[in-house]
Amino acid sequence: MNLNALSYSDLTELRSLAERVARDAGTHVRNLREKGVTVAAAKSSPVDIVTLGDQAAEQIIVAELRDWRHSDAILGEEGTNRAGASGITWILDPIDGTTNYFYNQPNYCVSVAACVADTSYSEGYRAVAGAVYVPTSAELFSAAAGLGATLNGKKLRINEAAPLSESLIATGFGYSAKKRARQAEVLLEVLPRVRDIRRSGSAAYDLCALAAGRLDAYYEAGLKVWDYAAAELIAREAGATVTGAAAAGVISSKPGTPLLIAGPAETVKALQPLLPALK
Ligand code: LIP
Repeated sequence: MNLNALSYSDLTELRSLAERVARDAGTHVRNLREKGVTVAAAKSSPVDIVTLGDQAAEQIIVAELRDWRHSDAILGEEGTNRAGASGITWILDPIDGTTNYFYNQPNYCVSVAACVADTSYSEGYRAVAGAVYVPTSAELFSAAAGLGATLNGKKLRINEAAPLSESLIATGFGYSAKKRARQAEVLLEVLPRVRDIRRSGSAAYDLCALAAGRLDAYYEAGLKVWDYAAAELIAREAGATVTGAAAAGVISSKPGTPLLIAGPAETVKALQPLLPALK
C-alpha cells in the first residue's frame, strides 16, 4: 500500500479512528492515574518502566482497532505485533512520557499512527494519519497526509524560523547512562547557542508542541518509531521539516535514524552541525 492509493475519505477515516482510540485510551489512563500507579515491569534499564496504565491503554487501542480495521497490522510499544493484509500498520505508543505518568506530571500522551511501508524512513514506516492525545489538558493533536494538522480541530502552523540564538529548542535523553553522557556533551554545544532548552519527557508531546508554535525546534537521538510516528506527521503537516542526521553535508530524509531533527528548514540546517556526535 502506498500513500497515493489512499483516497481523501480513506485518510479522513483513518484520522478519525486514530483520534477516537487515542482519546478513549487517554481518558482511561487518566482516570486510572487518579487511583494511583503500578509499575508492571522495567525494560532497557530499571528506570525504563512500564505501568499498568501503559498496558491497559495498549489493550484498549488494539481492541478498538481490531473491531474497526480487522485486516490492518498493529505494532505497539508494549508488545503487540499483529500481522495484517491491508498494507496499513497501526503504530502505537500507549503512553509516551511514561516517567511523567509515573510521577503524575502533565506531559504524557497517547500516540496512534496509521502507517504505510516507506523505506525512506529509518524504521520503514511513515504515518499517513495519526493522533496524539494529552489527557491532562484534553488536547487532541491530529493530522492526515496532505490535509494539515489540527489541535482540537484548530489548524496548526509552526513558528517562522528565528535565528538559532532566539530559538526555543526541545530535546530528550535516553535511558542508558552511557547514552545520556554523550547527549549531555552535545547539549554543552547547543545550550549556549540557543534561546533556551526545554525537556518535556515525551517526544510525541515535543513534536506536537513544535506544530503548535510552543517550541521553535526539536531534536533527539535514539527514539523508537512509536515515539514519533504520529507526531512527526503532525509536525510536518504544520510546516516543519523533519529529518535525520546530516551525513557529509547531506540531509538524510530518514527521520528517526539515530537522530531526529524537526523545525523550520533553516533552523534544522543550523542545528545539524551541532549534533554530529548523536549516533
Ligand atoms: C520517552 C520519549 C522521550 C525520551 C524519554 C522516553 P517513553 O518515551 O518520548 O522523548 O526523551 O526518555 O524515551 O519511554 O516515555 O515511551
